[in-house]
Amino acid sequence: MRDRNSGNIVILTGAGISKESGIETFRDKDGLWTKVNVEDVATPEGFARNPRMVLDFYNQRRRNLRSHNIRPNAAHTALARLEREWRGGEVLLVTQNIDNLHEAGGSRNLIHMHGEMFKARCELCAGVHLWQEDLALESECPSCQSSGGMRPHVVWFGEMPFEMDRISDALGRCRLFISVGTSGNVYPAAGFVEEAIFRARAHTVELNLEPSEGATYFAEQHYGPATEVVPRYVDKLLAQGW
Ligand code: BJW
Repeated sequence: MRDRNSGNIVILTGAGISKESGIETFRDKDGLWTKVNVEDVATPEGFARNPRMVLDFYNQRRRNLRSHNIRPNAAHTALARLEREWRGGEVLLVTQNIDNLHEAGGSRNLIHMHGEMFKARCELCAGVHLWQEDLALESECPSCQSSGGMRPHVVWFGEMPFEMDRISDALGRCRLFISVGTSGNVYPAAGFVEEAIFRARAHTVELNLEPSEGATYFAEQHYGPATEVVPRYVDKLLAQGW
């Protein structure tokens, strides 16, 4: 019999956890991909064709995120509480989101596998910099002082997500894998649940508004808004284990 109060936890989050903070998801009926063509704004080829349009797409989203109305919600803070209070092992939070709401909510052991809205990268020297303002074609790299190479520090289709070795190692050692607010459409993140099952024999839990593409892989599911299901699940986990 496995001890249900101990073991490492890996949590994967997606756009659904930030929806109730006022940030759009991608594939819901009012999501970003219904308004813009994903090939144009989220691929290196789209950026090469029309960099100004892509920079503008991210500038608008960065400005929105800077607005004072966008704050972490009860789901973000519940996951931060889990990290602080879980005594059974390590809690690693892997987010596909580029917003900063997990860190604002108090999470510390966090990987932004698809990058960060408030960072920019120079394609000429590879320097990564904190970036709050709009990016322009003329923006100068603070490291190499060149213009023309700055881009959002995000992962587009066809690019390698960040920190895959660290994520893979954690998946191979976890007892519990929790997926929150992701549709399960985008790989490699969509394959993490299978890795956790087949490599670590982990217990798997889906917390989402509705069943995701990979819902049948999860041993346990709770459906509803993240601000309701995540705090409830974290309370139960801390009180009784998984
Ligand atoms: C709520 C809620 C509420 C709503 N409460 N829930 C063929 C087969 C397999 C793979 C491929 C393939 N062809 C190409 C690929 C690879 C490709 C891929 O997966 N394509 C698929 C579309 C098929 N992947 C890649 O290219 C990735 N790189 C890669 O694979 O490198 C090679 C590699 C090989 C081996 C190992 C490792 C690597 C890169 C993917 C980059 C994704 N980039 C984006 C945009 C950049 C960031 C940004 O601009 O913000 O990342 S796309 C977009 O989708 C964004 C997201 O992070 C990502 C995932 O979306 P997410 O978070 O799941 O959001 P939604 O909108 O889809 O879902 C929201 C969910 O929330 C829904 O379920 C709602 O129900 C729910 N929800 N309200 C709770 N209130």
